[in-house]
Amino acid sequence: MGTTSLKSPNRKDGSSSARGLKAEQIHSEVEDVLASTPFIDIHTHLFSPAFGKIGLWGIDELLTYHYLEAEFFRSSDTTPEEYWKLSKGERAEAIWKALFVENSPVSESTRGIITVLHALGLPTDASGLREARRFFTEQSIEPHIRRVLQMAGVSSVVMTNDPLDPDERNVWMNGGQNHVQFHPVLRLDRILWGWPNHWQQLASEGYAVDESASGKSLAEVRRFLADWQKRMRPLYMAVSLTDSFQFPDESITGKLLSEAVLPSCREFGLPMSLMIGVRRQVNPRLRLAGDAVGKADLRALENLCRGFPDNRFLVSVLSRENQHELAVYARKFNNLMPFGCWWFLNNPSIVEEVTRERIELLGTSFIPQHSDARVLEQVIYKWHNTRRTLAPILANAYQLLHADGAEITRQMIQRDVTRLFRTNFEKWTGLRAG
Ligand code: FIX
Ligand code: ZN
Repeated sequence: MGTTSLKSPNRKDGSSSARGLKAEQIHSEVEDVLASTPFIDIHTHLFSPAFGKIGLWGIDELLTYHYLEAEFFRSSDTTPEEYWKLSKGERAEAIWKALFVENSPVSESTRGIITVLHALGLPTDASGLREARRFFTEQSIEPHIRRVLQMAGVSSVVMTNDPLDPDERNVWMNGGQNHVQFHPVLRLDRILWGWPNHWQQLASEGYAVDESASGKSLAEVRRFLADWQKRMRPLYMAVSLTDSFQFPDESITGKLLSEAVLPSCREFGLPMSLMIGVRRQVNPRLRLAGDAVGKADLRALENLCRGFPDNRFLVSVLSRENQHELAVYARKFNNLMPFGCWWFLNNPSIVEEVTRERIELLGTSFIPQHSDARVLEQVIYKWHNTRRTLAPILANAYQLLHADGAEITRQMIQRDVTRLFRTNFEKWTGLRAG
């Protein structure tokens, strides 16, 4: 059988054929494709304007982000109890003083604020927040959203929507939302692991469920999911699971997942997103900032992917120590789509390690990043950083390919970046994002 020579018309000196790039052109082409391709942000805690005040934006929300609150308590004598007594504005001012005036904002999250202020043309060395606050009060939300997403290079964001959250439920029961740049997701934490505290809410809404999820409960949970699928039109269903998650097991979580939620995902053709590895409230005094991370037993994921071959699993794991096995599992199960460098992993040093091993093991069949943004303007820095971190990693992959004999073209790079940041997700969810 004739051998297919990998040697492109590239000549030894690195020059190239008419279409192929020279080795030294690759990095700038990758940067340009990353900069000019609008991404889909597949997991955020952002909300469209229909949700009113649930949607966070502006400098006081940016500074009181729980990532920054955690860092604040390391650089201030203020105790959490004293901090929580302050107003939102006072908290923001305390964080600005401690992390940006008295110390250098060199952490990923503090530098992110500098990135946002600079991008919006605001001073990054102010002693206080007056000018920034004035800027944001002058913005009206719709054009501000369009401008911020455009600056972030994001065409649309995927929300996290909890049908049992009273404020959110109110919006959905009164017409919901249809903003073209915000896509809903049915988040099921209060059902899947919060059942003991929330089954009665379902019962009060007319679903015949009981504390042990027995009798008609599973059928009624499916009716609940069908009602919300119709009301919300989610792109996927989702749950965050702790590092101790096991499957199968005798828990209510396992029963609801296997006998109600996964069958509903199949019924409606929706992926199930599993975000595994959080250790909740290791320090409750810090409230939302009090969660940490633990290495999970991914046998649970293996059992789910093997046991439910007709379900598609969109998975992010929180522990750095779980990343390599997640990528190996993705090689074994094509109904498993790894995504993102989640939360404590979203730092250049770890993003580089995780993304390189995913490319080496999975090619372009994964989703490199999501922002997890809770405050609108965070997408500016989170995607600025993602593009900056990924450019050398992708360029390196093409430079290796080029050195080993393949022709590299801009068309290839565009196809691959589009797959990584759009098509993999669109194909998995049936989304035709703008
Ligand atoms: O479960 C989740 O969606 C987590 O991302 C959040 O609970 C977490 O607080 C967060 O925002 C991390 O970035
Ligand atoms: Zn999240």
